[in-house]
Amino acid sequence: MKIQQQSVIPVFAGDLNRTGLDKTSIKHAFLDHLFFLQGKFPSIATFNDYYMALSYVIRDRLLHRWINTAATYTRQGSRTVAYLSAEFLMGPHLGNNLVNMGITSTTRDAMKELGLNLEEMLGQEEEPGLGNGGLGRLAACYLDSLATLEMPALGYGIRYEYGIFHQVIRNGKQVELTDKWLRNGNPWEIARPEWTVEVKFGGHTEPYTDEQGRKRAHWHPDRVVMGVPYDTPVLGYRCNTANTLRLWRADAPETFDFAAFNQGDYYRAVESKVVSENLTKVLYPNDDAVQGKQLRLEQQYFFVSCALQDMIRIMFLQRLPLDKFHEKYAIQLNDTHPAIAVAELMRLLIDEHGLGWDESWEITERTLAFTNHTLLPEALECWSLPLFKKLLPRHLEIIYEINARFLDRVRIWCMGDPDTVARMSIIGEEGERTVRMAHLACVGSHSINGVAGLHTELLKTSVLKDFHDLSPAKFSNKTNGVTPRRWIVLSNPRLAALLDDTLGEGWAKDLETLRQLEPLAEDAEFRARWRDIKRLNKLDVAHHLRKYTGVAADPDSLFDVQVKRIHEYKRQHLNILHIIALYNRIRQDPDADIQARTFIFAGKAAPGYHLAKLIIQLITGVASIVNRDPLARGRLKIIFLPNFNVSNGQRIYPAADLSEQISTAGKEASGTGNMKFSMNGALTIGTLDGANIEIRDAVGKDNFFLFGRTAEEIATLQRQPAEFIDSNQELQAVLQLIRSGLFSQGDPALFQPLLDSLMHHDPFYVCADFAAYSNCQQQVSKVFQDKELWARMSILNTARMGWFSSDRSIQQYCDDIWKLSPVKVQLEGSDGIGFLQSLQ
Ligand code: F58
Repeated sequence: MKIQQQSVIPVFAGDLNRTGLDKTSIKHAFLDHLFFLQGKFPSIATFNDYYMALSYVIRDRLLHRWINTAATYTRQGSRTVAYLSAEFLMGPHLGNNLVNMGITSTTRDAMKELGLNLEEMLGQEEEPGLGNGGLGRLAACYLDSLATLEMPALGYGIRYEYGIFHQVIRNGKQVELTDKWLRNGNPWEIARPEWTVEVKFGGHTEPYTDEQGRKRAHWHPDRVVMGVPYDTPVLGYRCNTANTLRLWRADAPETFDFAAFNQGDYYRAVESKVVSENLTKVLYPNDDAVQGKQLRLEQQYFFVSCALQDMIRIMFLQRLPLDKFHEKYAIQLNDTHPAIAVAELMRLLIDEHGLGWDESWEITERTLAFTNHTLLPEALECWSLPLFKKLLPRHLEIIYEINARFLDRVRIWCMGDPDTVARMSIIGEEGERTVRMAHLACVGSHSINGVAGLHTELLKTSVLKDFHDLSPAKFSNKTNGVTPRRWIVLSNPRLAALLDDTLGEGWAKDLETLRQLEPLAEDAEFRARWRDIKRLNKLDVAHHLRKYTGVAADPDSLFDVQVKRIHEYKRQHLNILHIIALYNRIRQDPDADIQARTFIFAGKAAPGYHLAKLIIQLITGVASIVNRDPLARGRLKIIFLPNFNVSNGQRIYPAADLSEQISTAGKEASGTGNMKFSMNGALTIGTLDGANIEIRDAVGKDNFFLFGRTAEEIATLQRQPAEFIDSNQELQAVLQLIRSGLFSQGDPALFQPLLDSLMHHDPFYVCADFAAYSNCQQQVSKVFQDKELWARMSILNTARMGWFSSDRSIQQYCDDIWKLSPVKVQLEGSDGIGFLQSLQ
């Protein structure tokens, strides 16, 4: 596509009222969009039409900032970080953009004058669920912080047509429905077909010697797929920076299978189009064990190649020479999913742009940095070598060469010890030969980081020990953070208003300011206001729970919440075993003194993870018995809210009293939900795992309910589950109740696999930690009865969570890894139009 370079067309028609931020302009623009863009007027418009019209109104108001940001970076050739991630779990855009622009209440008033309710309109947005959980959501928080800190950044990922499945519960079981998030259109993205790139797959390579006598290779692919970019603006909080999230959709080449088409085989030709488009059709819904599926490797290579080609295009546009690639860009690999970037950047530099090996290697290593998010061995990506070779023959050659050179170094370092060499090789030789993506990422990066203190230490001493011993200076820790804009300002407006009132505006950009709340923990009046807010938030969520599950929750009961992906290591079953124990206490002694609690669960299980799905069934099975038992009425309620996603998170975190962070120590890399809860004043019951450790250090050990064995104790524990069961009558009774069929409509076989796992292997030490958990919960109940004490602890949690803002994490990445500084975006003249005109 031809782009007009020099133009006499003005940048802008000059009607700046079109993007005014006052109530009248917003109202006017809203009706304008409804009429001209959607062809609707109020008496025939649907609710979605209203949502779309308002979104376009807000997008219009972003565009100045967005275009000026891009123009500023282009003019200055700014150093930029490219965050490569197979997942971006952005959550709904409309509310967040209103917050960041500072026009929520004006917009609410404007809509009200038109007889519309802003909150209802926000609820209309189909959230883009382009991620599984923590990793994808972290990427979204980091984009928000990058824009807020005015850092030049690009997010690169995949525009899945279907995001994470929609979860419904039928007969107590999880059922997966497709997530058709694009069905009503997506007002936040702009397609950029003019920047389409080609991505090659398969075929074979052919060696040749170039004019300078250098050995080179031609890649003859047997398939080409087009990558079409879709851009979404990412606006910073109360600043002019609007960075870009660029997601790629796979498309068939224009001349799709012409041979077939010319022979009149129209269906075969169309079929090839379908195959190409399949590439970005659906997000893999696994958050644990990786699936070695060819399509997944295709997705990874596809978006990485698109991103790197796009970055090179931008350099050429800015007239920068390619040997400065590492000066122009820092690339962060969000786990190993984009690790093929090591080989692809080498291929682009050498094969496509004629650079030499050594120079290309230096550029690659200086550009790339790698974040690891897990220690679970089943989550480490290893691709079958034959599959890899079939799909990416040229990359395999490059990887062999990288590996040969790397292992030469290793051999000298370890004095030729064959075990060390075999352990460190990028190619795994035990059993089926594989390409180990974590090794590739480590070898090709100048920086390797974990996502919490304990996690980084364990990386250095276990999974990546050899790499740490070889290059200790490459390793650092970057504890995760979350954005207070979405996770306080947007999700907890009552708390945000109190903070504005107490601290003045500005805390959301400088979260350490929250520390000024500390003395107010001793102020009875402030504590009363604090409690009122929590109660209103609980009422809101109770209303939502009632509407979507039919179960009523008493806002005066303790809201005890565990929301996250369902996984054995996260131990939702430890929680439900304890609930059964409480229930059994009531049944054994109807007068037992038990703190009234509402247990709230939410989370998706990977569709093929049978035990996780069984845990959901156990939760709903226990709920259906306990919630109907008159003896438990007013004391225990259990609610499983289906389809946990960003929107539901926004409702739930602010309403929690107690946050369950009870993973087996050493298994949860960091956790980020733990931070969202605590910032919103929930107290944590948790193990010494992931970022819990740092949260406890920050809020103070008196304000955190700690239980369970440490990672070290777990690693050396020799005892069998039977020993813990035999010595604990309450646990025995609980297991017996499950075995009886009480929670499975009389079917004693249903939960047998779960019982077998717990009683015979207990791989996640549920039985080993049960007694400690149960005792700790008793302590929680006791403290909750002292309303003043609980409020004090809650205030101190919020006050001391400033460090967990993703702004702090991102500042550390910028300083230590990316060497990135802020670039101010000016909206000169009439909102930046003058500046843009000057570029013409
Ligand atoms: C999560 N990983 C960690 N992976 O489990 C969590 O502790 C951490 O806080 C978070 O990353 C952010 O660092 C995670 O979410 C995935 O979802 C992958 C998706 C693709 C397949 C492998 C797991």
